[in-house]
Amino acid sequence: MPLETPVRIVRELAARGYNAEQAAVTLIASTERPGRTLERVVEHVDDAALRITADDVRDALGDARPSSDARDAETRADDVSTMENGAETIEDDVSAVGGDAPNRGERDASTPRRDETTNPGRGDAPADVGESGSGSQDPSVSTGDERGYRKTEAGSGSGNVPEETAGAASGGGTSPGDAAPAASRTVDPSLRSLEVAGDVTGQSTGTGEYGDFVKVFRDRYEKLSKQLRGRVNHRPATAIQSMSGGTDAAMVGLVNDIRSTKSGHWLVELEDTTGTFPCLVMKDREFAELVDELLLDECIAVEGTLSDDAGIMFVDSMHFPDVPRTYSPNTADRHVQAALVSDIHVGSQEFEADAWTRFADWLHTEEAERVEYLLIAGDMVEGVGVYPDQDEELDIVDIYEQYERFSEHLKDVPGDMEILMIPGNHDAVRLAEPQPGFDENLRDIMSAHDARITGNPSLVTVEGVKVLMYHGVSLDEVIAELPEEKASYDDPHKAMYQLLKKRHVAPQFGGKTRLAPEEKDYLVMEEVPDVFHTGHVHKLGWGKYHDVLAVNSGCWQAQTDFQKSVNIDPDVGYAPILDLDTLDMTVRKFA
Ligand code: D5M
Ligand code: FE
Ligand code: ZN
Repeated sequence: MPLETPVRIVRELAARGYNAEQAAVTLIASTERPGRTLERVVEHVDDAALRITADDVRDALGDARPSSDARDAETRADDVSTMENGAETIEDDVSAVGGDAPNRGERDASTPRRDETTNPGRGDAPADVGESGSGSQDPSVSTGDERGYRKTEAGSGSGNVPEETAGAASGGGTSPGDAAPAASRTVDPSLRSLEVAGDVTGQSTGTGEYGDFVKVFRDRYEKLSKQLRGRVNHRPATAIQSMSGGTDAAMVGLVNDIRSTKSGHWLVELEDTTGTFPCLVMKDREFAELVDELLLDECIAVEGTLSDDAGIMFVDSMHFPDVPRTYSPNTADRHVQAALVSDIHVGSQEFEADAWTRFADWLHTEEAERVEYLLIAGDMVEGVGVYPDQDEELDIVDIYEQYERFSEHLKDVPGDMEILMIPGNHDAVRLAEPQPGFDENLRDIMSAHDARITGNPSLVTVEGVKVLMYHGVSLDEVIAELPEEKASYDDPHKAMYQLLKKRHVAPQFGGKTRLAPEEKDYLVMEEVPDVFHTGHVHKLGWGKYHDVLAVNSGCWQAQTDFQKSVNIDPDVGYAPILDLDTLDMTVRKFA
């Protein structure tokens, strides 16, 4: 069923150089032939006009149309073709969700309610990493089943209109569907707060020299050993080296080497700021499987007994910086929501523009009224030269044009939303992590909505809720190195649990994830986040680890040739919607 959305009207007007009052858009949308009305209005208004008002529309219509004819919006199907793309109804697509994500549960798509939230967990208690509460509830995925949009807000900031006249944050109007008073985004920006910490933007001092590596490792050790010191009675490596055989000892160190011995035990060499010490994990100890989880350069603590010759420690227990089991997450003081998305990949032939438009349209509906934040975890655009042969699948070959197009898509979301974005590996910033936020040039291009632009990673506190945003390149590594049940593409949130346990977003230096040494280790999770949001692997998955919500938010790019060749089946067009007051989450599908 075709349906003109206000967004499309706003876009059409913007393309002709006009901004519009919300009530004007509503009026146009409520006429029998919105496309024709729009043309008539444009012909009618003064050439010098920048902003179309409701009066302009009434004048153009000669006020002949009684307001009640908004009733027939449902049956309008005629001149849609004059509107860009002709709008489509969003399909009930629950079966598709159930199909490719059998564990995620389903719910009746015909009755999605915005307060119908779900506890995260995808039905799997993350037993492997020790779990408190959560996890076992039925998570649900709802569809973006939004027939008959009610919301008629002027999309704001569209096109080339002056900032100050950009669409209002709220306002009345009539619903095209039923002539009832339109739902409006009655947001109050003064209630909002959004602070950023841990952002490398503007702070990068690294030159890649040896000294930088020493500094960054020292800082990592400092920060992570602090989490472990209280739990073991540790000694520096040099002190342990001079202890006598048979004594108990404990050490906190970065994993320098992991080797298996001839008899199948594990030799883990730990390094602290004074030196290294070899620690032996016997294969028959119950914690031996923890060695499977270890990544080089992560920080752990061990307790054990020194061998008779004091040359090695027999490990009795192993500890990770971890999230305390008693961790109690922060929540917002009011009912407000954030949409968590990532990996939009504008500029790729596989970018799913229609899905994005449906999402943006939905954000204008009453149901989405409380979605006041949009947090984007990287890969805004497809980029250029990111992977071999990538150019064969580019829709836009110029990187700046890609950002310009992305900016256009960003304008589709309500102008009153608070947007924050970090870069990913496809974005035009340095590849090595921590990645600084976009430069001035790109910021200018993406100036719509005055989005907050920060580095990858960033700890973003949204109305009290600490959201750690990280693009997620290290997830590939965690998934490659750890056993399937601890981290896999099908359960990307489990790989995230591992990062939470290590309290570091990308532990391993010299592996696949490119890291830049800085004075500080920006990749350490000094504070426990309440929500950990990543993307990159293009798979949807979420769950709670010690009450921290881990969300990997899927993507807006259909399967690429490369992904086909390696059997990556991306989860496209999902928008996890997080209640900041309860940390419950609902996932909506728009593809
Ligand atoms: O990567 C999306 C996912 O696909 C991520 O898990 C990496 C993987 N990927 C995609 N293309 C390639 C190539 N060419 N080589 C290796 N891995 C790849 P994203 O970076 O977000 O496109
Ligand atoms: Fe991506
Ligand atoms: Zn990526």
